[in-house]
Amino acid sequence: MRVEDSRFIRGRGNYTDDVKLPGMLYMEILRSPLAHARIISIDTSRAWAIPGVRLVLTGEMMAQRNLAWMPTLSYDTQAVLATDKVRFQGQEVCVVVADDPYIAKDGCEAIDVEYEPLPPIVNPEQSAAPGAPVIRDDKQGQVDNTCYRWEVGDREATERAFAEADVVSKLKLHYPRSHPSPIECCGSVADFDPATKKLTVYMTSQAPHIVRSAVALIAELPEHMIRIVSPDVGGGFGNKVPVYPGYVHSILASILLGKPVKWTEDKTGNLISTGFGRDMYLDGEMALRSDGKILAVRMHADTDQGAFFADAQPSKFKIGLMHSTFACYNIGTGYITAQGHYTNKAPGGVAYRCSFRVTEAMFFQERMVQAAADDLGIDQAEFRRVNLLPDDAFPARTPFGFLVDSGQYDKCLQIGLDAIGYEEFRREQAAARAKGRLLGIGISTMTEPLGAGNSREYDILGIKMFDSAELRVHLTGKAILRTGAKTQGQGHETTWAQIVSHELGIPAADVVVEEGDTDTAPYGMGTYASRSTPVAGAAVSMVSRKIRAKARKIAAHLLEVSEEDIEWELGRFFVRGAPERGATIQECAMAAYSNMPDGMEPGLEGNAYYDPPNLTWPFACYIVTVEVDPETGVWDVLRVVAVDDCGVRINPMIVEGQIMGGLTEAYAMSNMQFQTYDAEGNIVGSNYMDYLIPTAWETPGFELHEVVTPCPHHPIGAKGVGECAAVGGPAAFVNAVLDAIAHTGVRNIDMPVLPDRVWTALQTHQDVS
Ligand code: PCD
Repeated sequence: MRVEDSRFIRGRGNYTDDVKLPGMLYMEILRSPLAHARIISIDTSRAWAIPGVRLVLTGEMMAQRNLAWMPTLSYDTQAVLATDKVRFQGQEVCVVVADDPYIAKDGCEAIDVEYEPLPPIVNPEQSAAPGAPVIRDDKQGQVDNTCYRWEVGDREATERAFAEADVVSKLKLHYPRSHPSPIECCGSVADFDPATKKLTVYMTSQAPHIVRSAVALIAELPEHMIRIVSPDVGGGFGNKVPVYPGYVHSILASILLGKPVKWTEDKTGNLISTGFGRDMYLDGEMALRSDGKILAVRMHADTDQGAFFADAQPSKFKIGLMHSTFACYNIGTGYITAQGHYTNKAPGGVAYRCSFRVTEAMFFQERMVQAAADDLGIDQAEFRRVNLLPDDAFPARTPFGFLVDSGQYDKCLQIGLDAIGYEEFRREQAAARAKGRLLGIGISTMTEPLGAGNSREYDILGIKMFDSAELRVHLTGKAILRTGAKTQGQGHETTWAQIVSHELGIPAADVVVEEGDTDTAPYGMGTYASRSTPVAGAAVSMVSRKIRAKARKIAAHLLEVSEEDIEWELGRFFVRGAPERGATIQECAMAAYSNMPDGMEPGLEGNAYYDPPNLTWPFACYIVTVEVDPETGVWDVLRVVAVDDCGVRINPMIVEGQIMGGLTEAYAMSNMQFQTYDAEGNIVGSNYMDYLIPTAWETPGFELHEVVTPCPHHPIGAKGVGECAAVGGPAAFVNAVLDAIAHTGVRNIDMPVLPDRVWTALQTHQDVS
């Protein structure tokens, strides 16, 4: 059991909605029913007249305080409350604060807004069409709906490689929009104390320090008078990285009223207005030699960004780490272009269980690899073997500039093939097909760049992507550790204590871990993109080593020998040549407060800020087998085999839990968890009746295996793992279904691979998008 489970399974967690302060008021948001419309008038008089309503905020009131718009983490702007137009269904239009949440809701219903509807734009094609209405007419110089354009790679070299290719394989697909949908929605309790002028905000955030700095910069409040506290977080999945308008509303309301104001978002609010994931159209091709060698790849991505560019990704690259695509293959050269499009849909493009657009990248990669293998008539596994980077290739520079530093890709693939019984399955498949049964096998091999990032390339609003740890060893040898990361269920309270224990020999049970309070935690960039172990986890090692270095001096003093004569074994220093003469780390801790050497600063505590030299590069091989019902297109998963290499595993049980969680989401992504919009811009998928997240009932069983290739630059050799299965998994499921119907010649069915799509493919022998 994990340390934190003791309180979670007893229902003793402490989430933002559990925070109750004296005199607290409640806030509700009035959202736009239309996707695109000009606001003609807003009449709030009926709302103000309701007893118990304390405040009604409009965009105009925000504008008077220069708060109608706020910067996003991707250098765009986002409306805090709409002033001129609404740009997506669900956009924040007004806010009501009242004595209880029901009065606040009644208040919202009593606001009269007159809209003049404008034509809605719901996909990149409409967005880029000539004459399309300009969604972001608030931005100076914005003449169309282009959000960004971006390119990377070597265009000429790629063209040459394509000219020399024996075969060119093409693939076009859509990665549908989905929502991270943590069980706990967003929310905040803002508490401005008019006497001390201190602002405390309890909120469910993956990155409390970024929020503090953002509030300081946007609201121009002194940073030391802002305290952000993220208590227990009921899941993040990338959804809780951005700064949302609701936080700003509750903060302003508390400042204006001098009382604590609570905002608890409901499920629909969360699903329709906060950071979504994916919604990307990918079109690419691969240049191939007939012996199976990949010569080059070319790819274009059109992303539907929604109304505001609010990605929350910390790279200098407009489309995140999209260009990590094909990083585990030796592809020679490549060229990628991307265009972001504004549409009348909710803003986002957040890293939903993904290191910034890597999910789309790996999905395209593994779908393309299967298509290419089929075009060449080469077995999928063999095609991968020919092109994966060999063990002696590391460190390898990808054509797009990443440095992939370690891995045993062949071994990983082989373990997966052996586990599933690849050859045997192929025989079974052929025998079954002869009887009209459709079996399929799908493979996905992928690497993911985790642990953003080094300060040369990664920052958020200019703040470098380091992380930190602070360790205080008390005189009895017990300790408290704080980091700049913020666990949301991943288990940091367990694993960080294990790292301290591994470095210092203090039992893990003697180390309490605390994260999420900006008044006490050292500055850090938070938890997303599986960066905590690679960055904050490394800082935990480093600070423990600093403590050990000081303890060594104390041990020398206690043992009356010079420091050079001191040896270390886990938890204890001893005199070289006289191992019976020793001092435990606990004895050193006691001495640090009671018997320190002359001239030494008392105490045993320290901190470490860690700027990682590189990302970490875990690798995985996922293999799925399915059976497709030819009559209905329904497909059932037979087996799922996962082989993950995330370097040294701190806690194997937690790692397995992370992989199972990721595989569950991968399965869901492939066939049930998606959001669409109708032609009017109404969102379909605004509640759990229309937006399906998997339960234990539909989730298949998983068979897990491992390879351990330590990360060469991480202090304990660990790589990130939290997202890998969600990133690499979807392609394995889709590849399996397509393999089962390979005889139809169908090359692509877009996700969600619903039975009707499979059935259509079986009937028409055409790709289904
Ligand atoms: N580990 C170990 N070992 C190794 C690695 C790792 O042990 N080698 C572990 C750690 O320590 C932790 C975990 O495992 O505990 C994880 O980790 P990582 O990989 O580092 O990660 P992080 O940073 O911590 O986390 C993050 C992630 C993400 S990113 C996501 S989405 C998701 C995942 O995580 N989310 C979540 N998972 C999870 N789980 C839970 N329960 N919940 C949640 O919410 Mo993003 O970007 O945000 O989208």
